Amino acid sequence: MQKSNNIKLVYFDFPFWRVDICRLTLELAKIKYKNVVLSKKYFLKNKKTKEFPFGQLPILIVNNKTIAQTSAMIRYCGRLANLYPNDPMECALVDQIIDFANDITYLISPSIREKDEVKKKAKRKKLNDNILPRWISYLERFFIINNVNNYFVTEKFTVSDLVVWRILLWLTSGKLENIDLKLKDKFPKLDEYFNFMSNNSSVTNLNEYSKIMKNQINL
Ligand SMILES: N[C@@H](CCC(=O)N[C@@H](CS)C(=O)NCC(=O)O)C(=O)O
Repeated sequence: MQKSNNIKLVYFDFPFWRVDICRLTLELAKIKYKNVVLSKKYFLKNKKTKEFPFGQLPILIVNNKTIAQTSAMIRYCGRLANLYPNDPMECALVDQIIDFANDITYLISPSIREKDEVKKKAKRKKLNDNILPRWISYLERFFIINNVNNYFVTEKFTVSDLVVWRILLWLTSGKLENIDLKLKDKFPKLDEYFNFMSNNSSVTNLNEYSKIMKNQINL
């Protein structure tokens, strides 16, 4: 009998897309894993050690081997869960979505880290009026060109569907202060897709889905 992997997902004590997509993927495939929550204090004290390969979270530990970088982690989970394609072109489509999620996060992050309220507001205005509409329009165009059977890039549900759903939830749930709640309405195809995913019972029945919806935080 094949021995099951010992999997740990390590992150801080709040939900964020980087770790949520891995949790949703593993739960969808009924793959057992342990959630490990680290305090900020512990992380800051140890972030330069080999426990954190790139000095950041999340990390995934599989049988004592550590994987960092969200894109590597979600591909790994997706392969375990059979939610990452085999076909090289389909893989490239999914990968583009994971990279999109990283890009858009790096555009938003400075406004999250900004402590000065006036500067924070100015950064959010630029994001709201300019940057996010442009990047969301890229995403909608990508969807229009590539979607099959309502799924984002292939005819089968893949991790890219979880990534897009989770990113759109983040951008449009009102938790990013000073970002227009109606931003998504300007992109009807994407809005339709978001509603399709938000009503997909294979996702909404998951424990992780309930936790995400319950624990949304302001950033
Ligand atoms: N390239 C990394 C970025 C991860 C990242 O930005 N992690 C943040 C939390 S969401 C972090 O660890 N911040 C603390 C730090 O950099 O010291 C990935 O794709 O996972």
